[in-house]
Formats: sequence, C-alpha cells, structure tokens
Amino acid sequence: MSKKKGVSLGLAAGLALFVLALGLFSLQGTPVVAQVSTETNCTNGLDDDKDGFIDCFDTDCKCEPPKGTPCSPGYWKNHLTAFNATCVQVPSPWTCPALLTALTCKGSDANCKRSAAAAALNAISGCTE
Ligand SMILES: [Ca+2]
Ligand SMILES: [Ca+2]
Repeated sequence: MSKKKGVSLGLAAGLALFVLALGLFSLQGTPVVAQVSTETNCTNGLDDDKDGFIDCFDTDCKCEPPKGTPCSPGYWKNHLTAFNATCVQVPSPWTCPALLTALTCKGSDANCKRSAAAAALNAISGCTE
C-alpha cells in the first residue's frame, strides 16, 4: 500500500512539474531558439545576429573607421607644400622634378605615369583624401 502511494505521489509530482514547465513555456510565447547574440562575422555583408545591423554597422563589430582613398595626382599637384616635403624622400629613379612633371603631365596616364607618381608619394606619406 505504502509503495503504491509513493508511486502515485511521484507521478503527481512529476505531472505537477510538467504542467509548471508547460505553463512557463507558454508564458514565454514562441520557444526560444538558440540565437547568435553577436555579429560573428564583420565582413560577410550579413546580419548574423539579426538585430538589424550589418557588419560594421553593428556595434558588436570593432571596425576601423573607413580609410580615405589614396591621394590622387591632382591632390599632390594642388598641395605643393606637402609635395615638396614628401618628394625628397621618394626613392630613385624618381626625383622631385620628375614627380612634378608626371603629376602635371597632360597625356594619358600610361605615358605620363601620374598614378605611379602619386602612388610613390603616398607610399612615403600615407596620404589619403
Ligand atoms: Ca555580418
Ligand atoms: Ca547584427
């Protein structure tokens, strides 16, 4: 008798726990599926944690501020103080006059090497605009 009573008590307790768990479950509404809580990949163009913010727009991502583009030949041509300070450090075969000639050359870039001159200057100063 006492054994049977113990079993039924155990069943009742189990049922009560089950109902309680069911109640808690239904209170929470939709079951909580395992969610990614942080942006796990900051360069995939996807909103990994579904918080509405993609990659660097998500504060989970510690992104560097976007860097400017390397200074153009036109920039160097129009900033001669910076040019004069930088051109002297550009390794040969470039010289300051050769760089300036290239920057101000009016022909095609392939002939004038404007981009190469700007790149050589940018390599020294890390210039971005
Ligand atoms: Ca992402
Ligand atoms: Ca996100």
